[in-house]
Amino acid sequence: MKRLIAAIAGSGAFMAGATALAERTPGGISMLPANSALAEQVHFFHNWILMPLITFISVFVLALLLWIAFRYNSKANPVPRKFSHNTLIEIVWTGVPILILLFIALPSFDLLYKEDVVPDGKQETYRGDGQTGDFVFANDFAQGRAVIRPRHLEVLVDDGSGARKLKHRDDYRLSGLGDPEVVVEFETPPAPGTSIVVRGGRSGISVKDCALTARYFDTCEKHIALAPTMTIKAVGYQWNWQYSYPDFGDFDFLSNLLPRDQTTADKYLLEVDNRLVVPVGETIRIITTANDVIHSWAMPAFAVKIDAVPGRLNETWFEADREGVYYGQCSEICGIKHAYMPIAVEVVSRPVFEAWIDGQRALAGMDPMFDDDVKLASAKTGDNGN
Ligand SMILES: [Cu+2]
Repeated sequence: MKRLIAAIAGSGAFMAGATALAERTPGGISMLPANSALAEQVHFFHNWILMPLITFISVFVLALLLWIAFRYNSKANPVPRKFSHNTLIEIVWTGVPILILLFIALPSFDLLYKEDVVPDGKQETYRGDGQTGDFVFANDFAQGRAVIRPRHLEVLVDDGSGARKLKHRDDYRLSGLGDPEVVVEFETPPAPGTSIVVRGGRSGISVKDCALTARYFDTCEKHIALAPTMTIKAVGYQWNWQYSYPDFGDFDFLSNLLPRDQTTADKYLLEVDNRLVVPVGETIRIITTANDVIHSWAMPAFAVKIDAVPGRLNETWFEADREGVYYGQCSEICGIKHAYMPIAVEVVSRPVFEAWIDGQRALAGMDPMFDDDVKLASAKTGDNGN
């Protein structure tokens, strides 16, 4: 029974059924922890906008029903009045729902837009020499995406004691916003050896540690999501996923459900033989299609769900905050083995990712791309490979 309740609760949660195992709790009813800033925003929208509204509306309607049932039944109210219209209440019950829908629509359009539009942010690193105080950032974005406001730029400095985010006006000034070149101006030139990192673009995603209200009302700090460092293609088949890495030699592999006897009870129906592997903290573009019927590539920890439609190429993106293994499932009823084509994403550090890429390239008969057997050996065996 307990399991049944958990299952029902789980399937009601956002993007049913998928999990990072370590973060699942037996009997838990909430959503799994987010592993991207965008997923955080999605959770916030659900937990603090939708749920309170739904709860209020349900309780209010229930109260009205009870009131009518008790106050106006034939015993309590033997002689009913015969009017049939009340203009004021009709205006209210048309107008209020419209306002509620508008209130929901605005933040959800914002989220849909961010999910749909792959970020195009750009990062430049400069070195301070103690004399230059002006740093030129090329504003060469596609039309309509140029940097025109201070919030489209983030400036960080690192003088060796860790990166620190600077404040516009207090720490630096900007000139040329909207022009082909934007200049970041420091009053005192940064000391020699200081690294100055400028991130620019319109793909602002609120940072995770922002206060809840601030995050919603858009007053909190954002971080500018950078353009994808790679594209991964996911093709749905009846019933498995095929992944390919066009940026790394276009090798591909199939990802199949691990049979019950090859995995543990809690991972059965989630674990696969070949996981998708991605580096942490990088923007990954996912393009997806299907070979036979419609499938859907869904990964709740990243708030990603995108239909894989035969003859059509859909696109979305994510940026994972933490390393680990995250699970999702095909989320479009696609036939008899729909429940048997899970999705597992392994988020790893850059060096491990590069070693994995070279390993996959070797399997496909290609030369290594990241040059060193050192990295490969150390990632695989733990020794330094000499
Ligand atoms: Cu499917």
